Formats: sequence, C-alpha cells, structure tokens
Amino acid sequence: MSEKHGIKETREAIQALSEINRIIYSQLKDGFQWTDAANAVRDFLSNQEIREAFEGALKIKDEVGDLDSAEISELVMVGVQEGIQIVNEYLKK
Ligand SMILES: [Ca+2]
Repeated sequence: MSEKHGIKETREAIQALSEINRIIYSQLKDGFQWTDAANAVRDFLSNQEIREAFEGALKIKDEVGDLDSAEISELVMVGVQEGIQIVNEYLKK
C-alpha cells in the first residue's frame, strides 16, 4: 500500500484561491480599467501564498486521490473559514 499523501497542498490551493479573490476584488473595487489585468498578474506573481500553491499544485491530484473523511472535513472547514473571512473583509470596506 502506498503512503498517505495528506492535504497540505490542497489546503494551500484553497487559501490561494482566497488570495486570488482578494487581488481581483482590490483591482475591480474602483471599477474596471484596462490596467487592472496587468496589475492583478503582477500581484499574483508577487504573492507568496499563490506562488507556493502553484509550486505544490502537481501534488494535489495525489492528495485528493486518497482523502479520508477527516481530511474532507478539514478542507471544508478551511474553505468555510476562508469564505467567512473574505465576506467579513468585504463588509468592512
Ligand atoms: Ca480598477
């Protein structure tokens, strides 16, 4: 039997999606300008969480392939927590 993979990279990918969401929101909150896309790409590339998630992305398939119920619960909680945090941030703005 092969070794269990864990969920580190999958968790980081969920957190990186939140960072991507924040960056897109920060560019679009004052409306769309043509420079927003270039600024968003610059911000993606300079964001450490996003870079680390991309570096680990190839391992996600293995992690998702052997998820157990505890790991699924943990990933759902990470997603819910990230979602709540983003909503709270948007409500403060
Ligand atoms: Ca804008």
